[in-house]
Amino acid sequence: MPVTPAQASTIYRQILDVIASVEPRIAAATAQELADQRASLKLIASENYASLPTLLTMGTWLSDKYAEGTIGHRFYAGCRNIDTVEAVAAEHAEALFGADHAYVQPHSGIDANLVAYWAILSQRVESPTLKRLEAKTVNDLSEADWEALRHEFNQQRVMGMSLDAGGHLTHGFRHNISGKMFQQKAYGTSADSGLVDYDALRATAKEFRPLIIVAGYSAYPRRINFAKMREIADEVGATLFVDMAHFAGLVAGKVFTGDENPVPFAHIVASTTHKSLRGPRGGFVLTSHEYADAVDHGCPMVLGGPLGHVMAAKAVAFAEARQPEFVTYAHQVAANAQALATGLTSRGLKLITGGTDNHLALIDVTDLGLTGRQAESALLDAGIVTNRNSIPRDPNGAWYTSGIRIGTPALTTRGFTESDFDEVADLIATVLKATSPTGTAKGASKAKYEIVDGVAAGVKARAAELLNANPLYPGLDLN
Ligand code: DSN
Repeated sequence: MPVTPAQASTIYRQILDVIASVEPRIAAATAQELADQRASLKLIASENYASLPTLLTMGTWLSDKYAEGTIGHRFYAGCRNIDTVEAVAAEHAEALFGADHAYVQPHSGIDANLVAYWAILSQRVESPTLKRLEAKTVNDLSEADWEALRHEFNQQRVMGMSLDAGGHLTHGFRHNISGKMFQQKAYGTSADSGLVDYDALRATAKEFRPLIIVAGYSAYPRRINFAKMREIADEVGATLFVDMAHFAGLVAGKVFTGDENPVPFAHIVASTTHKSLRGPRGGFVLTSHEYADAVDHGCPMVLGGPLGHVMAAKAVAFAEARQPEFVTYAHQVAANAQALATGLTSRGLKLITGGTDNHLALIDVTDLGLTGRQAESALLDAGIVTNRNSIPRDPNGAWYTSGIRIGTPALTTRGFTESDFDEVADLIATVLKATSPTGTAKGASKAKYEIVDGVAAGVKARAAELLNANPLYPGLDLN
């Protein structure tokens, strides 16, 4: 173990003392967050617990250095250590995913996606205006030239999975910049199976002729065949961009192999580092050599200066993910998701697509007479942290929703196995079956609910047994 419990306790007590000497409320909130995370069943599919070495790596003076540019080519003097940090992080990412090139500067998944979009636009857009103006420099462009350029770049088309089928805001949703930058057409899932319908997707792509096809999801409980996606992209001349933020850990841990591994099939892959991959908060982009140079212009084209301390923590997390233990972890994440899904369906709950074969599941709570908002709140009352989520063709819209998204990466890090997840399924089913909407004079509210007396407390007590048996950061004692 790289940090012993005794070392961790000493280090963090001292850190909290230092923080408290300047602003005690921040020290208190930091300590309380650990207590809260320890005391709740964290089932948010996009969250995890980073290792202590990863967390400790973020708290250093690497944060204090500006380093716009790329390795060996910075806009500031004195960047040799940031160069080392970025090179080591990229080297680990390339080896971990078998990619030609890794760009580890993005601060988040959204930033990584924007870098990918920019790289594709800059490589692929045929701009008659730019051609016509070839001889001129940027400073020579008239307002009319700029307007023509804006028009040409904005006419580009993107196809991504619709939000209610499980896609992400950044895949062209109208309330995200991606939906303003591009003309967008979403692909959904089959009304019968709930699965991506590749034939329908192909037909839409042939008609719409997108520049970019985005594959990836935040709330789709199944695997994607990236070989098929690439075939479709090639047929219509589109660039295949895969957002693997949610399932990067399953790729790194070799759960998704062959046609389910996006790296050999996508032109560009973007990801976060902190979800199933279990690193610090951040993003990265993987590319073939073809897009490497364009992606390296992410800063300053799209991003602010790289965060040296976070890139360092990414390097540590990537190094951890290259260990055989991570392969075991990733397979356990998937096995636990299966156990959770089976546990829920065997207790009468309805899951979108009937189950899962990745790290997440989506409970449809409409048959229980609840909205996602009511179900989310009731579960939280019982110490179970989830998030409400739209389901395909959701009758309650994106705010109240009709679904609950759950995932296994975080609790698997704590050591939960299949039998623990069967018990978690029982706790969820117990709470949801004991919850009902409370009526108002004008009808049932979409937010208010009541739980049969004693159920939340009983579930909390049973959850505490599971949590105590699988401690978070075992032996780390702040007192
Ligand atoms: N917020 C992430 C999630 O929960 O899936 C996506 O950005």
